[in-house]
Amino acid sequence: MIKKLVAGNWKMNGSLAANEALLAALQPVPGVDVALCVPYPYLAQLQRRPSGFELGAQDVSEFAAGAYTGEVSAAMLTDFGCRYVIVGHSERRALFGEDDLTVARKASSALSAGLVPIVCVGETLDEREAGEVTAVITRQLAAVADLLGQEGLSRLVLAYEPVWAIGSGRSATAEQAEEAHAAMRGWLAGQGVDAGVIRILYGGSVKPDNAAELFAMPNVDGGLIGGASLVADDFMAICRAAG
Ligand code: G2H
Repeated sequence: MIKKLVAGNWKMNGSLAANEALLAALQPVPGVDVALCVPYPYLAQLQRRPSGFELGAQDVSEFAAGAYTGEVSAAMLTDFGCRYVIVGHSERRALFGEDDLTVARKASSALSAGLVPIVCVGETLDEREAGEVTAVITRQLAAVADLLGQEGLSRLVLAYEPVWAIGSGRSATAEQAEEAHAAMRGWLAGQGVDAGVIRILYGGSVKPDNAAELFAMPNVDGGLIGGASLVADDFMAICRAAG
């Protein structure tokens, strides 16, 4: 069985003071990997964080270095000790125009620098109601696989994040999550990679009261946690549910 990973996605939240208070309330949780994906300016502050918490970012440039004003490279993230970077979050896709190829290039850039990309996929409500869940997530995965190949694909963490469940308070049911995760695992196996060792996280309104049920599903290998990662007690409860 895969060791679970719980990654907090702070999104564009936090302040030096608020982060300090949050970090002071976090404690390591045995048996589960935990990461904090924080806004770029706080990577320096997070150099001092409780033991047992890995560091991550929420985006990365597809370019390695050079005249790309406003971009942050994968090597810069490794400079700050990042292990993970979220790539292709639906907010990046929907609000900042990232298409499947851009997401794939960002994942490639992250892998080249030794980071583990957490590649997000997921359908909108319209797509779900049209019966297109598997078609959408496999299209998003295929773009990444085409660029990275089998070897790259096997080094990713994936996150299934149904767009309609994000920040909405309306999580997918454990059965809906399991169905999508199983489809993803099956698709990975079809690519010839060792699908059984690739972590597939669920993200979208994970809270202390639904985490255990989601994490009990055989193909749910942890969570990508937004709003609840900003509340120490809630985040700790979610991490414990994965342990
Ligand atoms: C989904 C998730 C974290 P939330 O975006 O990536 O956010 O838990 O607030 O729905």
